[in-house]
Amino acid sequence: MRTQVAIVGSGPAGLLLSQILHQHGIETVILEQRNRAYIEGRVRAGVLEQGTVDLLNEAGVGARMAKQGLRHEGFDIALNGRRKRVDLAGLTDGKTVTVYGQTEVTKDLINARLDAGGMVLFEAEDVAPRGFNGDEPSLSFVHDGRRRELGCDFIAGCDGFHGICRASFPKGSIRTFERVYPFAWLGVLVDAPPPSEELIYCRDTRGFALFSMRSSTVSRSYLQCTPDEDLREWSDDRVFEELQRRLGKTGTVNEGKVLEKSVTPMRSFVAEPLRSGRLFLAGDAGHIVPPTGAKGLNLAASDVRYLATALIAYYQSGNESLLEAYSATALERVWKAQRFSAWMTTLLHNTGRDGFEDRIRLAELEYVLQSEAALTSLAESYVGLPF
Ligand code: RFL
Ligand code: PHB
Repeated sequence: MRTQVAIVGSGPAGLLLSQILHQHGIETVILEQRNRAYIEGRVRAGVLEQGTVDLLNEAGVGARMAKQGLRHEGFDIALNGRRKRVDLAGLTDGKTVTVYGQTEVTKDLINARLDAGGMVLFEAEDVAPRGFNGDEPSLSFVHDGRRRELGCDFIAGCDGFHGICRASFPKGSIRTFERVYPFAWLGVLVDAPPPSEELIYCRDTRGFALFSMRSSTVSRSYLQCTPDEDLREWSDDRVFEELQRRLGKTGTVNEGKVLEKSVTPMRSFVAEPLRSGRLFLAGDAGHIVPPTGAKGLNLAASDVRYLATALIAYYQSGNESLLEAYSATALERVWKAQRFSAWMTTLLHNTGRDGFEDRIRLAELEYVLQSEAALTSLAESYVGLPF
């Protein structure tokens, strides 16, 4: 088997790259270790920057998002029972974000790829990138019980944080930067309307909480918890009670059937460079942000924009300069989003220690909520920095 660009991973990064390259006549094959139902059911991100929405539209997968996505012009920050609106549109010359679940983005992309005859091999096991530091890169893998080989010009490692591509870089050729936070998020998807039409990020003495949604009738909420939190200790009743406590008197948490419940650890991570020979990393394979800034999926999309542009230029003119520049170009935007995500995370969470650092963070949040200049800076990063 042979293709032009072999892609590992059918998350948003791999699927979107495949779709954009297809539009430009470049052939791809995606190898994915999980099955299709698992990929489409994985509840994760919900907030898309305008740049991500634009890219999905250009890729021809925006029709359902245009109908079902919710355009948000602002969100609230609540601090111990007081709520302040961050007027995203007003602070950024009309920029907004769109609430549309990652599950839906993924379904739209998978449908588009398969409808166009694209090759997505689910349940590909034991994928191993080979020869990418020479002229004959390939992926070795097992499918339907048979070992196979996929030859290619380039490999795109879109296989997430635990993937095989970053782990395959030659020893010593990669540097990593990391911060692990002493807390995690317990997330619930609930068949009941959210407390407000816009998102509410809450900092409370009991810990952070976030009230988001997937539609006007399905809410998605998160509670700060410990990284080793035991889900069995969180009955649905206890989750609703705790969400209400952290929201306080400023709103009402609606109870309903709990459709999903999970714990997400929080980490900031960057690998440099995002390239080894003919292997390129994009999305979570190269970097992770804590979800507080809603940047993970958006960074995956921005990496793909840069990588697709570079590959298209190469196939149209043989010019490798954009491929050479890919890692540095993508990382510049990644680091700015890292800064914002780490800042939002420390600003809004409690360490529970009530020491000097906590008091400074609290003072900083009070300041941000009272300062137009600080809110403008927050809004600018939240809606997405320019390309
Ligand atoms: P993915 O989605 O992890 O996809 C990687 C795919 O690669 C496959 N894979 C392999 N396939 C073959 N062989 C192997 N050896 C393989 N190893 C892995 C995996 O099965 C998988 O299908 O990475 P990608 O495409 O880079 O996309 C990144 C996003 O998924 C991620 O950044 C976001 O979900 C982060 N995130 C958020 N991002 C936002 O922009 N806005 C948000 O509001 C937001 N909220 C969130 C989030 C992530 C969360 N969790 C659960 C981590 C909220 C949460 C709770
Ligand atoms: C979500 O809706 O899942 C969501 C929204 C905002 C975030 C993180 C997650 O910052």
